[in-house]
Amino acid sequence: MLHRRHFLQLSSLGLTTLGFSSFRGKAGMKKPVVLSTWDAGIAANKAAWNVLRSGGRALDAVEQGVRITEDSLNCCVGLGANPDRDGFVTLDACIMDEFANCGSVAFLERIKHPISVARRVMEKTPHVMLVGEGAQQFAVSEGFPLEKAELSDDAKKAYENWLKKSEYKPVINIENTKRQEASVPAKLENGGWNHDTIGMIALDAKGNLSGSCTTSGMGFKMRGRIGDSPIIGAGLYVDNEVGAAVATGQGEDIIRICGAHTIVELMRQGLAPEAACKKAMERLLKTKGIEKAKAIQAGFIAIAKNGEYGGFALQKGFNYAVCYADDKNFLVDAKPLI
Ligand code: SD4
Repeated sequence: MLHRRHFLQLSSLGLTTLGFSSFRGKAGMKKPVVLSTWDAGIAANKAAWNVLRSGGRALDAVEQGVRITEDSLNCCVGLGANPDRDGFVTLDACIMDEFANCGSVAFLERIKHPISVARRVMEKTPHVMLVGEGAQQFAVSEGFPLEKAELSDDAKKAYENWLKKSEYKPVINIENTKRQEASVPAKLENGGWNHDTIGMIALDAKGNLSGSCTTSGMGFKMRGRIGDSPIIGAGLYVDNEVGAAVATGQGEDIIRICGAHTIVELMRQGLAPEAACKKAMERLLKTKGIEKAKAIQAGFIAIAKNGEYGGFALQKGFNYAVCYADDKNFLVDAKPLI
């Protein structure tokens, strides 16, 4: 709510109609605004923006946004993604709203939209997290169709390639530096996608925050492995008084520092989103050690309650998509720590 004095100051400047267009502030301070990880975020942001531009709720925006990525068989996220080392695609997702409600699913198979199942867990059960067979059973009981257990053509090729060595040495999110088309995620030489997650955070016109995260996890992971993405506090965290943050990259290392929650707590202490992401990344680097850290990637993005946003990467190559107007949906290269 605007304080009276502030309102009068704004009135004298003719700035009281905040409405649904972006409000003016210092660079990188917008409302409504939506951010999402990696290049695929451009297409996802478009769908989220359709919700935000008409005054919709951030929660609906972050669900609708990442469903686009989950839908795309030609992408790193969802059923078209790379399988685990036994050849099965297993999906993780979580969602969190402005009231600190949250829902999560992990190790979910044959369901196209884990993010929407996570939302149902949040809204229809007394729990936060369902995994594996139980999560699938719940999804089916909620009317989600059970899809065929088959790999997409790209994933089949990548898996066959991987089987030649069957080396369990995940190379995650080390980007080829060549910039790809905005809406198409970068592809590895072996045919696999080099990142497998989309995280999205949004601030709506009413000033409420929400976030979502959905992933197939690391390609060729051990069966049953779960990363940071469905873990509230690690992959995603929202505090409507402070801000929201979402993570991507090597999940094990993000879990170790409770990545997203750490960023939000740093913003609570007064750090701007980029500075908070950087500080959390410094903790990750310290925990991992520089030599081991060179072999992995991690990326954080955050929005503060006032609409300021930012991100930070462990290494060069992490980008995120920002959208705050019909004609403002663009990629930002995050600064790297190493
Ligand atoms: C995981 N954080 O499962 C995910 C992977 C990821 O782009 O972000 N890939 O560890």
